[in-house]
Amino acid sequence: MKLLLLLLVSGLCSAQYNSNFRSDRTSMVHLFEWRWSDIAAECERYLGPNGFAGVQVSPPNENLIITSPNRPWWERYQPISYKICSRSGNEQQFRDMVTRCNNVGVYIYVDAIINHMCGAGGGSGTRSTCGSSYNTGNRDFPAVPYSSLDFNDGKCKTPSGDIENYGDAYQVRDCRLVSLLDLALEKEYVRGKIAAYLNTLISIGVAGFRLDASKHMWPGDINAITSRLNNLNTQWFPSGSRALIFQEVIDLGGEAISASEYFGNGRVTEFKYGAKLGNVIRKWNGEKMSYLKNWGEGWGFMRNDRSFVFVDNHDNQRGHGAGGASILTFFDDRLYKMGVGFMLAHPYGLTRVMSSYRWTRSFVNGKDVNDWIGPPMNTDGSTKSVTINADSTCGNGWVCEHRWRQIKNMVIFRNTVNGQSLTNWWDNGGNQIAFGRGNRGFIIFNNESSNMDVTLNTGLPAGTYCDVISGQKEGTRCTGTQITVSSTGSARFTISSSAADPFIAIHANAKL
Ligand code: 5J7
Ligand code: CA
Repeated sequence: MKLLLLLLVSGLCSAQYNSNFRSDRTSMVHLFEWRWSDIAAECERYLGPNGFAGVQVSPPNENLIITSPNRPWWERYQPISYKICSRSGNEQQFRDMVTRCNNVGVYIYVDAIINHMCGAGGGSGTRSTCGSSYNTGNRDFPAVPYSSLDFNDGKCKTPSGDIENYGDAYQVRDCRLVSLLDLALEKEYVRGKIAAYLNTLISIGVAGFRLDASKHMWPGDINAITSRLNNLNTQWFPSGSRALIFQEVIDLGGEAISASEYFGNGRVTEFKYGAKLGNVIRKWNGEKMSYLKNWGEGWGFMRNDRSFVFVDNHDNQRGHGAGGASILTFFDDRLYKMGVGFMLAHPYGLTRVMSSYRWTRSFVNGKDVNDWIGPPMNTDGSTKSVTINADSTCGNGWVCEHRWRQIKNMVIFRNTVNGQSLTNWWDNGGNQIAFGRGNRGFIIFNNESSNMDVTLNTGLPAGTYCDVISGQKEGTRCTGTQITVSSTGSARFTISSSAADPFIAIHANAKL
């Protein structure tokens, strides 16, 4: 009995780091700004069959409609209520998506905006995605309801009421982030409203939450909310399962707030990961791929079992936020595929793949003045659906990086090598590297301007393997390059510096 209680209690605390992924799957994809009906279809026709573990969805709750500029992506980060009612769809469509995705073992992770409501300058009216009223002047959000008592106006000490100095942790937590009305998260009433919203999502069947702007919330307030969450829906999850929590804390060092303050609540975004990997693959600041030998905690990143990693996210892919120009995105597709390939091959971190829509960049003094542009939309402001072309790429302006063969196949690679440690590291002291994952997979990169011809120990059983970057295994043949592993485990690799994709990956499930 005592042991059972102990197990229960420790289960409650520890499971928030657990992804809840199906045991044979390892990576989620962020389907940024996708509609619920498109995500439901994508789970069934693509994500499930290709071994994706989950989807991070855009915020499902009601938000302010912003028309100047015209429907930017960031309007969804300005909540009006917790009604499930956004440009991605209504509650019925959200429920249908969760059910259909869960049924094919692809779980849903919700972007939760709980630090704030809309901006102080939002005015009053009903220009919200569900038509709920608001009045920012007197802090009135009747559809929750919140009133002036529920915000931090009294607590913040800056003249503007906004965060003015990121070196002051009190300001960062108790003042308004770029004027967004800051919720008083120490109040039982506010905690209750947020927990009720998240528990509604849990009852529908979601498996976890991205906590937006976590740096701007006290870790203890987050804990008071997450400890009120119910266990996951037992229609799909083992009884006693807890929601995965991953907190958005942008910590590149040098600020008052550090990521480790949040470890007690769940995982934390490791923004150093994409910023540094971009430098390495671009060969900026004298970085070389051979320096990746001790990638992970050896680079000063947070502990592996707390970290949530990605090459780019919806924010820093447009030059906002952490990392600046070093961040790799679909715009640099050749380097991007190498970056995502490296991330998915390397054991460090819980991995998220980005899936974007296209926009036209326009740089003025180094800043993209089109960084606000929202998803592909119809003239009435509704979001366009994702169409699928005959060659499996996406139409209507959706990039669908997750459908690029190289990225999709590396998601499968990560599933195949799951649990194996990094082995057989090799590098040339420059920008040619290779490593294995036990006897399950091997990857090799040539990020140099000269050709590569090496014979290396792969750790794999003898046989003929399909490179899953230049092609893949289809039936009994390879559609791309074939690699022969000898009885001693060695194989010869040649990679031209001008190859479309200068890397090769082989694994146990791509053996002829
Ligand atoms: C928070 C941080 O702690 C941080 O380190 C960072 O780099 C960015 C932010 C940040 O988070 C937000 C979360 C939200 O839910 C809503 C938001 O509007 C923001 C947000 O604006 C934000 O910061 C923007 O980007 C930074 C790079 C700038 O330094 C900030 O000034 C801010 O920029 C503001 O963006 C402009 O000043 C303002 O004029 C403009 O209207 C506003 C547009 O909104 C956004 O760009 C939203 C960004 C966003 C970022 C996120 O990380 C996120 O998860 C969600 C939205
Ligand atoms: Ca706050």
